[in-house]
Amino acid sequence: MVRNTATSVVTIDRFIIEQEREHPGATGALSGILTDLALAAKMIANKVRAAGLADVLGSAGQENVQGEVQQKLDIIANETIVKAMDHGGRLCCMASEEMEEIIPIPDKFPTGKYVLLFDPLDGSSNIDVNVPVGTIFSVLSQRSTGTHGTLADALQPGSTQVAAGYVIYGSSTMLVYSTGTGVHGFTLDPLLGEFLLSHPNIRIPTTGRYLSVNDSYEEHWAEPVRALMRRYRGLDGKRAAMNVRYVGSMVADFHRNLLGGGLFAYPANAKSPGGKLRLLYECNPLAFICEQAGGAAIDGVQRVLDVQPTELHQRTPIYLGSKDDVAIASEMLGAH
Ligand code: P6P
Repeated sequence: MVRNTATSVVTIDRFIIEQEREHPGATGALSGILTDLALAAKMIANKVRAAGLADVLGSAGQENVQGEVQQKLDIIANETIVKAMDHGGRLCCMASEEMEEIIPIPDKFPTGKYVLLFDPLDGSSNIDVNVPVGTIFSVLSQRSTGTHGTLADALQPGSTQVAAGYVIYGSSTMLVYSTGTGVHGFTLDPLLGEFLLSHPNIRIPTTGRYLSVNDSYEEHWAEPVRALMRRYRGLDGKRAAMNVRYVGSMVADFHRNLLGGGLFAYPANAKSPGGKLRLLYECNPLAFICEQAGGAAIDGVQRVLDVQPTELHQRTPIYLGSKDDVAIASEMLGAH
């Protein structure tokens, strides 16, 4: 007798289509965006994997809109995403951490009803020391009525996102995304060149072991933040001590806490009174993923996803992770 030993291999394309079928009114446009992003992720993964060999290490010398010296891979990743996404006819505009203004869809291409915001290579300062880096993306629906999107279309609260996700270029390449019905993780099989479903329905533990914060800023934090970090470290006797794990790459730190439970914090400090991390294409997408997995995210005052953006590259403080650990931050920082 021949036993059927085939496992049910679910590629990301199959999973996206099956999810689309659960939404009768779906046109397939969002599915197309996700499929194209998966292709872009594979292309960036190839470049990141080869970074140690090709002459792409080290900064390109140019400065991006953030005034940060751009690593060559930043530029490559940005161009890879723009070129993978600009012709599909599903987007009315894009915006990237690496570009000051909204990215219009070229007139030669059709436009669609979605907006894509992204950080093409977050944590890129870690590239030349082989620390995991990531791509973060956020998808919004167009609100304006023209064929081409506007800045206002990008400046929507994170609660209006229709999809969000990230790619982590680590010991393996994983793509994790949500369209509002749970969080699903796919691992790239380098031999097949396919993202395969490896982490269906990810749920973040309600409390966690890991605290991810750069405490070299401790002297620049407000006192309530210092007290909160003492609580997380078990120093005030009101919570078991958390292990500090901080890579300095938001996607890597968040991914570990998503799977194992914990809290990532980048508080405001005297040097960065508005925080360091970007609201639209770093904090909102990861907050969306976190909430979809049963976690929470606040900026110290309110839910991150409720913040009404006013600028494309605005920053925000963030406390992101296990629900009970974020609740401690809410209580101690007086968030509403
Ligand atoms: P710091 C990387 O530059 C980044 O944007 C995030 O990925 C990371 O969480 C944070 O900045 C690290 O900042 O000040 O601790 O080096």
